[in-house]
Amino acid sequence: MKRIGLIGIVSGLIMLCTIGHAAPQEVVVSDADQLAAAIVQANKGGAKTIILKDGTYTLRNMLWVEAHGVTVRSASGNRDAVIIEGRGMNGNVTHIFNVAGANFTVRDVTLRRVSQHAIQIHGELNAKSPLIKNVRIADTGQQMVKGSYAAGKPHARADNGIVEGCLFEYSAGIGPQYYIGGIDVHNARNWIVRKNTFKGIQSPRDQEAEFAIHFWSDSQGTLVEGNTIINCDRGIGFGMGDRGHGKGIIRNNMIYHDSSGRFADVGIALESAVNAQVYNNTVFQKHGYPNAIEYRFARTKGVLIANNLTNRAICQRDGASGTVTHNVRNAQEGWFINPSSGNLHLRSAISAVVDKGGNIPGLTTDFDGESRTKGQGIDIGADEY
Ligand SMILES: [Ca+2]
Ligand SMILES: [Ca+2]
Repeated sequence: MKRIGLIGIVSGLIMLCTIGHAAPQEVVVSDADQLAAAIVQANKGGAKTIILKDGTYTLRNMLWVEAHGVTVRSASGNRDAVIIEGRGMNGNVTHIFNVAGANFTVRDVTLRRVSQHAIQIHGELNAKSPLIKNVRIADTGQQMVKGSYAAGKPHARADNGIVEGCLFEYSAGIGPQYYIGGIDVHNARNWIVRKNTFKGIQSPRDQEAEFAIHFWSDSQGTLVEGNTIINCDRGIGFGMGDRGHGKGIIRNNMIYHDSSGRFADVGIALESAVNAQVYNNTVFQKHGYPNAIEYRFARTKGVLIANNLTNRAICQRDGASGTVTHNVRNAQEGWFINPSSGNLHLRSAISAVVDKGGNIPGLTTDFDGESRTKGQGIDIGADEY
């Protein structure tokens, strides 16, 4: 017979005391009804961390999250093994997560097949600081992640979001209609969108889709870096028309579009975007749209567009102003390792590119997180060779 020993008995008693006095912090679920019930309990003050076993969770209704600090994640950490889904892009489930609480986290799962948004963060209800990490989002009827606002409540904002290491895609390679996008956020401050991949966010008819990444309606301070965008009608946008954007940085992103796509449009656009910085991005487009980067409208002032590597124009429109320097606009497809998969790393040391960039305060790493200033200086584009 195995002896337990005094330490084992004492620690067992301590554990019993702990269980007796603390509310459960975590709950493990294994089907859609359990998941929906766990969200209801979290909203009532129950366990706020909900852990999903591997499987497919087909919802009857969207999940309304109003408690603060709710976390939903897979037990396995494998986002492809835990799928939370609606009933299709024309189905009756509008969202996976409709979030009114602050500090919501979702990670390590797949979200798909809803008629509107996989995740909506309600800024107008002060839902701040969401974290969306290592999530695959697919096949949504409208924008995949939405940050909403109310025009009459400008101080209620979905600030401080982080979206990192996620995959946004249409499984058919094209969306269901033009009113789609990847991340679409209004009137929010200081989001970070980092190291995500976006594929096939393109419109089938009428007009172009919204951007893969779009911050507008007076959003400020957005950082967009290290993302890969493949075959999306529009890549990254700050502002739209007179619904502008303040400050913010777009850097070290790789944007590729092949020759398909009826509505293929610009790679990076600044519209009414004050003091934005767009540097060290690589944009390679094989479709007919003439501009890789655009800055538009008289409210667009003080912008910096530098060290970008493109094969199309960098175009000033409608009275915008700023500093445009050290960009290379005649990239060739053969310069890159594997463009069709969005891999726009340099294949060899192109002399017009390597060490030809300018120094920019805050630019310390490249797309890969490797140190900049290898060799004699900063390279142009997202990759330091
Ligand atoms: Ca260099
Ligand atoms: Ca590199």
